[in-house]
Amino acid sequence: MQTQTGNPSIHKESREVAIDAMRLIGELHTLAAFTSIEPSPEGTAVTRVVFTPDDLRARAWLKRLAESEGLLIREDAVGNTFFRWVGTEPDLPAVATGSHIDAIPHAGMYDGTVGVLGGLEAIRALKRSGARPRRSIELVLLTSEEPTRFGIGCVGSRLISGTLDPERADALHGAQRGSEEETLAQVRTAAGFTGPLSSVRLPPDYYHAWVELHIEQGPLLEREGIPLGIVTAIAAPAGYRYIIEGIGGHAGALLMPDRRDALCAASELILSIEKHALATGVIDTVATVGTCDVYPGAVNSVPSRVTLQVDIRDINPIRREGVMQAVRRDVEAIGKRREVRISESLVNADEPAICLPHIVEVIDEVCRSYGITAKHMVSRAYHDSLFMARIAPIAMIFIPCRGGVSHRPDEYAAPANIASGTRVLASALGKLASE
Ligand code: HGY
Ligand code: MN
Ligand code: MN
Repeated sequence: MQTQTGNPSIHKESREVAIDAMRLIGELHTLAAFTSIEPSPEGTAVTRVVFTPDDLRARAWLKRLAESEGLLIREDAVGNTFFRWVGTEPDLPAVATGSHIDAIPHAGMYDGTVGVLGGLEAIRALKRSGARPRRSIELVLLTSEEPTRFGIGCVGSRLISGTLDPERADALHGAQRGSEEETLAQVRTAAGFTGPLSSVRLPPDYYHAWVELHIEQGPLLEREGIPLGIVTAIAAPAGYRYIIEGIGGHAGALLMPDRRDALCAASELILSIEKHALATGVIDTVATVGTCDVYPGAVNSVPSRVTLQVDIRDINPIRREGVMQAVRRDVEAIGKRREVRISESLVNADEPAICLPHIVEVIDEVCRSYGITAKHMVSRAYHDSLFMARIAPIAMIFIPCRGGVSHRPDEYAAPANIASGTRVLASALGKLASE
């Protein structure tokens, strides 16, 4: 289609786009400063739990940035925030990008934030290039991607995609020690996000395409010296909570035969999870026990109750379930032998996501046009894209992170990789928005 310049209602595909890397890296550091902990010797440690004052200040700062770009801003009832650059045909399903800015305790400064600020810079770069996209391009800040505060990840994108019941969501209790009384309903309302969570859901044809930019959070790209990954599938996470109840008491007076030590039983359960994850012999099966709450938690008191949270993932949900079946057989044996009660509750068990080959191809084409080598790969970390895949065709762009390190203060992504990932994102969004 011939396009004329000058007439804003006629769309114009972007040519090469240029990223303002200095500005983008500066903004990442500004965002990193919205944190509740002091800078640490290991690097720029960030803790930014959803709906805390740091998170709300970061959101307000981001909104000001987006306002200055003339983007339309909408916030939904759980705080998902949408920044839209309206296209020449605004009624067409938009093209979207986005990620999260919440960070687990003592994390790094790039997880999620590269996708949000990279997405904003991608839109700015397209605007600077003179592009006039047919389809609107929307940046989305998704609420509570990390499970830190409410025990389950991707709350915002689950609600958008209808994979989390709104009532169950509002009733989610605080998962951090001492926060058990609070609920999502209370916390989001106090943060100014009101309205029914049922209004968060978006219809299946709402977006034409969704592309998320994210650090790899693994070692492969750096190890192979490849500057960019194109995700073809996202592993399926599952979360389980185990409560082990025994008989505790005085660490001196309670004789060993009379003890039903909950922590010793929990230790066997933890090793069983590791054993059966390894036993699949497949690199895609991963599992860990990330939290272990010991009650009463006194050095001279035999633990009477332990609460464990299990995180298990696989690209193949059937194989993942096979691991859990084997663990359950061990749970039964441990409970009998140690005369403790072990109960399991499901937190989540999600399906994997497959990226749309056409979007992968668009990103491939952009990489070829920029002479960037790209590697097709699986994402073992979950992302909001796992749930956005329920309502839109998706793909993800990965950039290397040093040593594959993430969720740690020494998480690091090189400015050159951040800029090139953002540039590829911008051009891919521009192409998809002209379809
Ligand atoms: O745990 C994850 O995969 C994500 O980083 N929240
Ligand atoms: Mn994370
Ligand atoms: Mn993330």
